[in-house]
Amino acid sequence: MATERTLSIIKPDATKRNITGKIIDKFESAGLRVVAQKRIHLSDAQAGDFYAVHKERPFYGDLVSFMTSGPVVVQVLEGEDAIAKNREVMGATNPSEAAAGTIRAEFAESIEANSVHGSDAPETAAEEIKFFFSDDEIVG
Ligand code: RTP
Ligand code: MG
Repeated sequence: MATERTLSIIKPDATKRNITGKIIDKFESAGLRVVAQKRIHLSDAQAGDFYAVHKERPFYGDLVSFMTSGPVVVQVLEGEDAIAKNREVMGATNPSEAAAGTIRAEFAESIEANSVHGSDAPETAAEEIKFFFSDDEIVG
């Protein structure tokens, strides 16, 4: 297995409840390392672009409103098999289907307000990291 990087977003429902540390603890406990991080408030255009893949889905408008409803913490996570490992630690999109101990099982409020985003493949990870970070902002 290779060392990989993946993009994580701690979503507005989690920043609102001041539980970013509890979420980061889950990443670190799984062997993932935070190698870049910033707290930002996404604009409509940024959130719309970031989730453009879902443009035709019925939940797209609500998703963009939710993602701009408060600050987010965007991060690059690094580690062995980081993309799959992060998805595992996050749990299923719908918290009612998320395995016990996962971030979404413990912290998500709903299928939309589900506390975290994580890249789903090497190509999307590379694109999503570039979307938020320049090379010199990532310190491995
Ligand atoms: P993400 O992209 O945020 O990591 O989540 P994911 O891969 O597990 O789920 P995805 O299908 O890519 O959906 C992106 C985000 O859209 C919201 N969503 N709402 N109302 C709904 O039925 C619904 N379905 C998805 C969630 O915030 C989901 O994480
Ligand atoms: Mg997704």
